[in-house]
Amino acid sequence: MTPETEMDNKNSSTVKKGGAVGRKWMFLSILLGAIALGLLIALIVVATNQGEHPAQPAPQSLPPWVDGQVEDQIDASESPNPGVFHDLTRTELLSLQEYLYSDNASDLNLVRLENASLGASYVFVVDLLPLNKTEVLEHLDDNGPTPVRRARVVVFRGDKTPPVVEEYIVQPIPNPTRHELFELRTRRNPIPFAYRPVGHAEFVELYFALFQLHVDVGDILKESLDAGFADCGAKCLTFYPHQISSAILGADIRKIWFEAYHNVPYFGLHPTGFMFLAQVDGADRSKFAIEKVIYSGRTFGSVQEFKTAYQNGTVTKIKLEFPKVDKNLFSTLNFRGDEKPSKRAPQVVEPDGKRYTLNHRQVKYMDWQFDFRMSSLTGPQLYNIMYGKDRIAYEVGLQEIAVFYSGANPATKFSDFVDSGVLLGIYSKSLIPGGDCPETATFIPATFLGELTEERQTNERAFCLFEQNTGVPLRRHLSYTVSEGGFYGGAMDNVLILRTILTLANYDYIIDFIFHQNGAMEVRALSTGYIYTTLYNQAENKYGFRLHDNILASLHHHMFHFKVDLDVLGTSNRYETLDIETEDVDISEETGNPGDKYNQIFYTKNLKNTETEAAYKFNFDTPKYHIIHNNAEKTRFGVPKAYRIQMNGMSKQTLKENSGNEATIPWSRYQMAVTKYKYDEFGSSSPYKMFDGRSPVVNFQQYIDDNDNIVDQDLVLWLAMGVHHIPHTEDLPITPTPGAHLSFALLPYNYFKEDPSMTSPDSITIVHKDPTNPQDGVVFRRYHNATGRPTNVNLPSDNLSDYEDNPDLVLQSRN
Ligand SMILES: *[C@@H]1O[C@H](CO)[C@@H](O)[C@H](O)[C@H]1NC(C)=O
Ligand SMILES: *[C@@H]1O[C@H](CO)[C@@H](O)[C@H](O)[C@H]1NC(C)=O
Ligand SMILES: *[C@@H]1O[C@H](CO)[C@@H](O)[C@H](O)[C@H]1NC(C)=O
Ligand SMILES: *[C@@H]1O[C@H](CO)[C@@H](O)[C@H](O)[C@H]1NC(C)=O
Ligand SMILES: *[C@@H]1O[C@H](CO)[C@@H](O)[C@H](O)[C@H]1NC(C)=O
Ligand SMILES: *[C@@H]1O[C@H](CO)[C@@H](O)[C@H](O)[C@H]1NC(C)=O
Ligand SMILES: [Cu+2]
Repeated sequence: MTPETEMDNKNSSTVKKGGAVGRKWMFLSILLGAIALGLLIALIVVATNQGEHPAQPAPQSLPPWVDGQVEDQIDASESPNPGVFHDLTRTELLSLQEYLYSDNASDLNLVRLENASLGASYVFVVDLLPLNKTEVLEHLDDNGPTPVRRARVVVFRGDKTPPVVEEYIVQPIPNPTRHELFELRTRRNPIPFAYRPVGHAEFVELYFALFQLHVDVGDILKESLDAGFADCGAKCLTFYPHQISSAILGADIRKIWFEAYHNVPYFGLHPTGFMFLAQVDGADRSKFAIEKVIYSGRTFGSVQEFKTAYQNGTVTKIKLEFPKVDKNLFSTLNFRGDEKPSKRAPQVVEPDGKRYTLNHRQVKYMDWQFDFRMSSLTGPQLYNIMYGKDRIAYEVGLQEIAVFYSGANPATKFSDFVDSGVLLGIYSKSLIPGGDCPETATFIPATFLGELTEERQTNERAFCLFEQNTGVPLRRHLSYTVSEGGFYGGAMDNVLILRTILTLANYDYIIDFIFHQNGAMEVRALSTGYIYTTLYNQAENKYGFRLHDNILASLHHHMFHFKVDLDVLGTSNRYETLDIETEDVDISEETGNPGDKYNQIFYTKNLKNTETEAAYKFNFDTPKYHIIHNNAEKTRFGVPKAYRIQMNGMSKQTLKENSGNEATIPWSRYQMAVTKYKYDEFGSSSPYKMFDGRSPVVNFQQYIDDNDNIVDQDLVLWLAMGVHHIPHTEDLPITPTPGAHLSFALLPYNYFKEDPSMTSPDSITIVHKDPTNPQDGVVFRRYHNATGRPTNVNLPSDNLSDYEDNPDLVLQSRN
């Protein structure tokens, strides 16, 4: 959806309210459209909906591929009796609100969300609070009582002096009776107001505060940029916000650079070079101010100074034309070329229906089982990942997505987006069958409550779940010749994938959790979407290429952080590396020449004793395996049954430690860190990271620096992945994913006595009917019980005549 269409929606819905109001909202929508980040969506809800809006699709509008046959095994609804890992349901959120606005919570002084304003106390966002793991495991494994679920409520206290952010625990869910400050050793609370995530109420007030800009320089912008913010018709400007960290400002104050773009699809590729720095500190908008203006590459100390310089002719005037919006505009996603008759692409077919089940938020697939949820703050989270009877991981989830830019101008230079600062999960919207997920996928909703979603909001297609034939063998061997035995055995790598895509402003991040039939699990992150660009200017050449008439795209570093609370055969685990070293061995006996040496590799075991020893920075010179195991659980040969972590998305954080914003993402220093499980180290990031660099509310480095012993402890792995991106013309109009698949895998390692996929129904074996008479032909066996043959599929099922006529096609038939 483009900012423009959203604006149209909004205008049509607000016109009724009268001209002045309509105009006000239009300006605001432009501002917010730019602020993008989904705030606009929230605003539309404010403008059009009062109170609750029902879940969108009724049962009859369920996707057709969820047919009656599988309905009983695919239930994507919220559970009426949510288990310990289940997100807060719509009903629970309603009772939570009733409590929060009741007299029993009067000390919070909350106004309802529709009346949220900078100077008020209001609920910014609600999330499920992580439960006590000990109690959850007792509940799951030993019939212990069901732990009480609790809500984490982030409240903006604009009503306090000084204003602050407070986080509360509200419990018990579903019928709360009490609330208390969420106080943890590892997290500051209350939190400085300047560190709070950007919100919708803030931008409403910004509109009023900044309207003077339109009054002062509206005519100049019209003349120079052929556009404006207000009364602009089809030629409007929109703004991209660049939050400036306190680490850069050297003080806990709140400033945002706003960069103006022509508001066409997609605005991010139409910068104008006009920017201003707004001081938006505190809860009193009358103190907001514009401190700097950049125009034509020059910086001015005030709007007035810019205006005078423009008028007295001492500044080089830019003359931009508003882009012509038509089918050929380079920044649109309109289909290019001629539509011509074409065959359809291959598709996923489930010839016998689904092979997985979904029971609310619990999935079963082959030997796998797991629960999952969508945290409004940190996005997709998986829990209690079981393979057969064994728990492999207690928790695997996204922690943070960050992208750090560089540039000559201050807006780009200081653009270090740490995206949970705009919240992650709430932007899991509208997965498209056939585009984002196979048509066969099951779509699963997620519900949120907060200021940005305004009331309770359900994203109907937050997740998709599907099984897919990867087209790659999971394993195979062909012993073609009779003398080698004459047999074939193999299986396709058919996998179950739980996917979500988070659209964070211009970028779209695809997050996949992949379950293989050999006991391996993978997590994959991909980035696509629009690149961020700035007006071409020679000073920027060092930071990127000129990609189109007016634009240059700056280089940047995408980074992802994941938590993996692995529990290998219990919670008493060790982290060991198998270090690959080289040795010179004496081979004089073999060669007969005294002193002859032969160089080869061998491994040594290296037990990691403490958290600092376990903080891993990749080194090409010291190849190693990373193994997690329970020292009491060994194979009959005395080898620890382990899981191995394979990292395929590592990237080097090259910034100086603790300089500028690097301080807020210390997790990016390590490709993997292993820490002792502690409740109060439940997450590596916080929603305050866009601003808190000077004094991070959560400092992941401390999780390591307390240097706990990690031998025979409950261990948590923290995995960072990333990719540097120097944009190029093929990133226009949007960045493609090939070559940027970042992933890590959890692989069984001496855990099973053999590859568990040997029992997979997807196996194929071929042997001679009679090994002593190979010319008699072959037996081709599959291990599912389904009959019937899909058309146009190149496989023999009940008809083996090809192989009967020509067994040499698979196995040698003559000695
Ligand atoms: C408020 O507290 C009173 C007394 O504890 C209780 O009876 C009432 O149900 C509570 N109201 C809400 C909305 O929780
Ligand atoms: C919002 O504020 C207006 C004006 O003060 C008031 O009339 C209205 O009842 C408030 N809405 C809610 C839901 O509290
Ligand atoms: C978790 O629960 C266990 C058992 O009830 C208790 O001993 C422990 O203190 C709890 N931990 C936290 C962080 O509350
Ligand atoms: C033009 O305006 C600028 C900025 O206000 C000022 O510094 C400069 O002296 C002015 N020059 C002339 C010639 O008026
Ligand atoms: C295959 O076997 C399963 C389990 O016995 C059964 O439920 C299913 O109906 C069978 N399918 C066919 C196509 O025979
Ligand atoms: C098997 O395939 C052969 C050749 O394609 C065909 O002539 C024959 O009728 C088929 N038999 C059956 C049972 O489908
Ligand atoms: Cu990029």
